[in-house]
Amino acid sequence: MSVPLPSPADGRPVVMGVVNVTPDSFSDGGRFADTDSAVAHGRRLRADGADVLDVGGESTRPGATRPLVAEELDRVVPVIEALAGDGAFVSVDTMRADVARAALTAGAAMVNDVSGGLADPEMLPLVATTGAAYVAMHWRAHSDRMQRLATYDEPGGVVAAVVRELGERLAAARAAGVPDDRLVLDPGLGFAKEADHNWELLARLDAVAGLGPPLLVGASRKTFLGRLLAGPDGEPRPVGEREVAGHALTLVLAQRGVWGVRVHDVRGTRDVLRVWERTRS
Ligand code: PMM
Repeated sequence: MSVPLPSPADGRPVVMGVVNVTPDSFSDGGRFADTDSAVAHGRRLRADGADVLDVGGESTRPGATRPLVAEELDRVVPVIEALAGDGAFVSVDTMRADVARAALTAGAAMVNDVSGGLADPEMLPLVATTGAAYVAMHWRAHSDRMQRLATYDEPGGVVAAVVRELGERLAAARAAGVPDDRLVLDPGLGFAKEADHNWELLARLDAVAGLGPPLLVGASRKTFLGRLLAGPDGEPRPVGEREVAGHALTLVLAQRGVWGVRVHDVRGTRDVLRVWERTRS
């Protein structure tokens, strides 16, 4: 099996809808923590026009501690079985090869590894041998200590560091035998990055794109959007009120030619992309 990357015929970015089966995700924490509500949520996202459903059982919010492997498996496997059984293109958001293996057996076609292979040395060989598609994200450490590593003192700052470090992950994936036509890179907004780092990366996405593979960007509902929209008291805009800013960013990212966007509000994202497509025809 070798899974080709989804690519919408009309040239718009792939829309990856987030299905977090976690009690503690920052963006939708606990709302879809049981199998039935996560499956129902995934089905709704698919009906709304998601091209990929990204099922995750580990929260990566800053400060989060890791679930046990068994917990992560219990969360994601039944949800993936149901959604892949419907015919959905499912990715599994995991850093663990054991979870990725079970997810692929359950019908997932893609592994979204926020650590880009750093968290588990078994991950890249597994991806290479199974033929799964693979997202490698820029990452420095697990969530309990990643924000302490949000320093980019080298010349060129965060952009140069992400290009270099993500380039190393790309080289590792290739060396393990993952072919380029199954690879996607992600700059990892919010992972060991302060708000200004995220904005710099977004301004210089062309530098990250220069690595070669297509890009996925996950900005939806993240804190840097909340900080941008802070009121006079300086308090970040609450997580549920960042959607319009996220959609504006999706439009910019579509114009920049990214491969995909990872979002919570699939319906609104597809509306934005419909407008974008119509202005191009
Ligand atoms: N962000 C989160 C989780 N998984 N995967 C990729 N590839 N890129 C991201 O930016 C990313 C991710 C954290 O956000 P969530 O809690 O809303 O899922």
